Amino acid sequence: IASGERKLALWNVGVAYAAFLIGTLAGLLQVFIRNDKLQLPAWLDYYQILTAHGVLLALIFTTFFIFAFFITGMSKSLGAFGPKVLLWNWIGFLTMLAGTVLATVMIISGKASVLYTFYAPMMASPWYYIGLALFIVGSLVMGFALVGHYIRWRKEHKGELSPLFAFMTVSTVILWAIACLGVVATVLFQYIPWAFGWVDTINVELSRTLFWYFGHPLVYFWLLPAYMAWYVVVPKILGVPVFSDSLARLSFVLFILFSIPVGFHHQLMEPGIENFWKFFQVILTFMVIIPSLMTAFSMFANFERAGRKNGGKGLFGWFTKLPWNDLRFTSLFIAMAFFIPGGAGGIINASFQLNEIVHNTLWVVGHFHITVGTPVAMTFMGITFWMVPYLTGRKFTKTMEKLGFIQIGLWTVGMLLMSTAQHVLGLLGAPRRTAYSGYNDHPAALEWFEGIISNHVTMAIGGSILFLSAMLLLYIVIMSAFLSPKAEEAHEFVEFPLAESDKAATPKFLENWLLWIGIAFALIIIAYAIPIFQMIQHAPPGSKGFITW
Ligand code: HAS
Repeated sequence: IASGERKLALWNVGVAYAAFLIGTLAGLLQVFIRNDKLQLPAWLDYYQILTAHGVLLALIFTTFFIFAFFITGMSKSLGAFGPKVLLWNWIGFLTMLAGTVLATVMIISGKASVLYTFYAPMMASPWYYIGLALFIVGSLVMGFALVGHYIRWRKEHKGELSPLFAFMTVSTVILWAIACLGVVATVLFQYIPWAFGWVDTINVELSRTLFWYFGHPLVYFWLLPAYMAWYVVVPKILGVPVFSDSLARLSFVLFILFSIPVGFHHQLMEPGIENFWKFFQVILTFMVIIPSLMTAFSMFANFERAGRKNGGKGLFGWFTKLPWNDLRFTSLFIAMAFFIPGGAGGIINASFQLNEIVHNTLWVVGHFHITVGTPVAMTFMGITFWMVPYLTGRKFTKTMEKLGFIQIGLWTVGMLLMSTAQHVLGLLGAPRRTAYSGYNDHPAALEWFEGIISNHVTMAIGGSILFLSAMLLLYIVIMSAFLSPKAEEAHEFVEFPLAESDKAATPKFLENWLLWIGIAFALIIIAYAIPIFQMIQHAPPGSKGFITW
């Protein structure tokens, strides 16, 4: 990898893990506050910490890490970046960084305790929204710079399908760009004018709708890079080619089509949206489950082919022949295994009536810790183990590998304890987004905390193990980045595991972006045009147009 991309990717990794450090520390504080074992000083409150935790881990850590992965993989699969692509990437990175610093300062100074969903009518300092806007704009600049690199490749390879990694990167950037339209609209036209006091009021329902238009595809912006590793890295480690190039591409295309017109499944309990439109988006949500089931299918196919190749016999004998002692594989396998209950929980959430039981309870917190918090985060850890040494040219020593196993083991145990407790507490009715409360000594409420699993202590033990794991991971990152010995012999260099993908039978139309973007917008218009029109039309009197009501 050329030195320009190397530096750029490493800076992205660095910022990602700095955010990871503060974010996990905030997580640790939180489980103890809910457990009533920690009193915060007057200048710090629960919502400040919860905002820092959500924003720094779910938005900042993920996005910078994703770009580090994209940059490394695009350079590996399409060749070195030209000077313009590099320059625009740096511009995007610095804009994102400026936004991150601004938003973080606002959160830490207590001027933006509005959580990562920043629902109106809670109001933060306008500078927080400006920070978020800079962050989004920076990410789009980086994304488009990578698309620029891809376009140059396609011009030089007329009529050819692009390598799978590049195809998937471009799909994810397209999804991200369409999704960001919602959050950019609400931040620029609603929140910033309102927070500066230029207008007096805000259309709350519209702002939540524009947020979730963005918020759901946001989760696929986190998930798809993890899927990229599952599709292209896992087969390489297993020693088999990609199971099906066209299946992999089709699943990414389906994400572009169905990720966005589904935001109402986060608003099923809100008044102000007709049931018909909620139900319509519930159906589309069930469509977006299909590419994940396709992914699960091809992962099992990879495992079985590899296991049989290694001599596995009988119906399940191949399972024992997988490379369990390879940290890169095992971390990704555990990540996938967590996504089975994670995905099942998502299907429950999306099932309209069932949403009444789980909405705004700790169940939802449990759900996102076994989706973004493990399948995605542990895949990123699995990528870190080889990507950082690949970028720095340092060795990944046997000791680091052993520590890596301990680290993912701790994460697994910690997350099992914490997320199971969260799911159960949620089903019993414990609300989310609240600090510990004695619930006025209400006996029914206090019973929630008595079970072995449905216990805030279990949650706190899980949270502490997770924090330990996070610190171990940071140690491994620092070793791989600065301290481990430089690789000298050819076999000491860590490789980028990128599997062969046979494109011979892949239909060319899968790479017809205009077609997919066109259908995506048609679905968005069908799912959103009328309900948004109604939100504007039914706004209270005194309406002043699109911006404020
Ligand atoms: Fe979700 C709320 C529905 C997936 C993240 N979700 C959230 C929130 C977050 C989040 C952060 O319908 C909270 C937002 C907030 O703050 O309010 N979610 C879904 C559905 C899916 C789904 C239908 N969510 C995700 C992913 C996330 C994520 C992915 C992050 C990355 N979610 C909801 C709903 C809500 C919600 C409602 C709102 C709840 C409320 O009321 O507030 C689907 O995409 C899931 C499909 C996935 C599958 C699983 C496929 C399995 C695979 C693994 C194969 C394993 C192998 C290993 C091969 C069908 C691919 C084998 C191993 C062995 C051991 C055998």
